[in-house]
Amino acid sequence: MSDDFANDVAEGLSATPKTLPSKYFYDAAGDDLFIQIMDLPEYYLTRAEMEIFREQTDSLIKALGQRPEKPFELVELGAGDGQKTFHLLKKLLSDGYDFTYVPVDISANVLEHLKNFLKKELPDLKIRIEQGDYFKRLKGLQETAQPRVILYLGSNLGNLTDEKSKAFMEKLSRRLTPGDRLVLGVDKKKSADIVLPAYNDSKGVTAAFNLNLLTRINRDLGGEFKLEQFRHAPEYDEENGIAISYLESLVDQDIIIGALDRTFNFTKGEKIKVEISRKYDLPIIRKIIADTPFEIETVFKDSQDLYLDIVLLRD
Ligand code: AVI
Repeated sequence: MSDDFANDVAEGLSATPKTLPSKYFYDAAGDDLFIQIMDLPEYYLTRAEMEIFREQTDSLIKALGQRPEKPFELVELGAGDGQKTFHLLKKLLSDGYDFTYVPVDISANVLEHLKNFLKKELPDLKIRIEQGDYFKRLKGLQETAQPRVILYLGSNLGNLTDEKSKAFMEKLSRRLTPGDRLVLGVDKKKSADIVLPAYNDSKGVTAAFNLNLLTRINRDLGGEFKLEQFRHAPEYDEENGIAISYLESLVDQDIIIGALDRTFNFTKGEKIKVEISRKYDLPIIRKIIADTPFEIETVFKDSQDLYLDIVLLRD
């Protein structure tokens, strides 16, 4: 990880314009800040998806197309704290479905917590945790004779460019068998007055989350970023539905990163692109899956029409 991190930072900060990958937000401090973000009044995404999973559990289960007596695997990519999935798992168990829950996450810590929580709350649940970066290896999707339902929730797809999303969906589809399904949770394209506050909350938690990336570079790579000389600067392209978070340099400055043996120059106002958060509608999703064997089967939305959970069938 550390070598990858060093290479990605060197490459990103040498590029014009400068970029850093958002996947490095999630160290222990970043995980904590993201949990706080999901509770923020401005960050509607988690609540909207939670509502779908809580209020439409029966319809969702029906859309998964499984039979109670036939074993299947329920694989969750980037499972996190599993709060949304909990409603689904509980109902599947009480409806007598025979399934194994396979949460996949990059954080061993997160997976241990999740496993302990589920063992306590749902002692009958069959669970197999898989630690790894699912973007790289799609770990957890080993050969299996059982049908599979993949959960890819939280608008995690939105942190990829459309080009990378296409490649990811193609790769994912190759790991699946015809008849398998994917539940894809995505944030809906909407106006800036709702989206921008979600990425620029009044308490500054999202700013701290983004700036934590510089703290991580300082700690892990001997960086000398002074956090007070950068600010979190999110933007939203309403027409295309793309939110972008930048870290903007407040002064002209040279930053040494010891482990890279390099110095990076920043001019006042120069921005590092740190995250994209794509917002979707069905035509955008159709474009992303156009060259894959996925087809849209069922679409769930929350009561405020903010968010979509889309069930895709792998043909
Ligand atoms: C994880 N991901 C879908 C979040 C998002 O909305 O793009 C990460 C996040 N960044 C700032 N707030 C939340």
